[in-house]
Amino acid sequence: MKRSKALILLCFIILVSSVAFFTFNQQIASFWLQIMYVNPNLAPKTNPVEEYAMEKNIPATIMEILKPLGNDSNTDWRVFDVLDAVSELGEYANSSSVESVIGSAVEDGTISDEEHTRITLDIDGDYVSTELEMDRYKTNPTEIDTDGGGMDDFNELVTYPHYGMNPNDPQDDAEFMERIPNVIARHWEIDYGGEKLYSSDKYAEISMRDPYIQWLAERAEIKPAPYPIEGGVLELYVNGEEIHLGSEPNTRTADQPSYYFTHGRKGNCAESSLTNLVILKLMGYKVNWVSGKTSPTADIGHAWNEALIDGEITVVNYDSVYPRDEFYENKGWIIDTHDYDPDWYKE
Ligand SMILES: [Ca+2]
Ligand SMILES: [Ca+2]
Ligand SMILES: [Ca+2]
Ligand SMILES: [Ca+2]
Repeated sequence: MKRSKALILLCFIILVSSVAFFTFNQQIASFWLQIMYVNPNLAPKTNPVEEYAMEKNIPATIMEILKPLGNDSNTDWRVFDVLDAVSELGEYANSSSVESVIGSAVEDGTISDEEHTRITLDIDGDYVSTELEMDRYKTNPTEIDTDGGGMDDFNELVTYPHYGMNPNDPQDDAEFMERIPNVIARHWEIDYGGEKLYSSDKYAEISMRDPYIQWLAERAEIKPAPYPIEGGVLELYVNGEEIHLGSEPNTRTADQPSYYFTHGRKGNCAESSLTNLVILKLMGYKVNWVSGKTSPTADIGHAWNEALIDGEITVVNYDSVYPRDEFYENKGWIIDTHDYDPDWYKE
């Protein structure tokens, strides 16, 4: 009898302590819940960027890159635009180039207007808009050369389409290379490819990818001027001929270098200076595009280049190269390029 009483007592003690323990834990839990409820800083936070990324099925790697930009309660609207743009890429959103473009854009913790434009309009930077690549051309919006044949999407679609170029087939790229230099470029306007963006950089980037321009640049030379005129000490040649074969006043707008080369190599200062910019860059020189006037009273503007050639900073005008030292003072030329920095070549 004593043993069974003791057993009953033991069971009773265990029951009472379990109930007490459980109740105590409940109190602790509700105590913490109350604190967290009263103090929102202790409550689990929601990250608006993460939430939106999940809603849009953004690849996890890209969400991780963009997530830190959502920690601020005033999340920048550009971040959501970028998430929309990535989402619209569909299967292409998983490409490593998307990751690297977005990664380098947000490295400084913010998305600038320029980065926003690049990511939302033309993420691969081939100057064919993402919209046109996906809806019309069925090309890869994250690769510059979709078929990998050697000619980029823009030049296949816009500069040489009359050679039967297909940006999704590498065979025609190879056939085009065989034809060089017997090719003719089509003139293109600045908004071809869906990007209304005028800049010398656009002309230069597209032209530097053009296999015909690359062929010419391999055959470019800078030679001493045989008869130096007005201090021009060097001259620019391409494939054995002077790079500029004369002026043609009243040419319409600035043509791209490939058009200039395949249509007589005569033109205005804009075409000539864009061509020099591209050829010298491909030759490995540091070059800057400059605009201004050849006298304070000149009615029309002028465009030329400055280039660092063999350690000397020079002015390149049509096919002549001059030492820059005192060039502007002596000639009375005025530079009006926005943000012109005379030390640009030191960067
Ligand atoms: Ca593109
Ligand atoms: Ca592309
Ligand atoms: Ca191609
Ligand atoms: Ca092709």
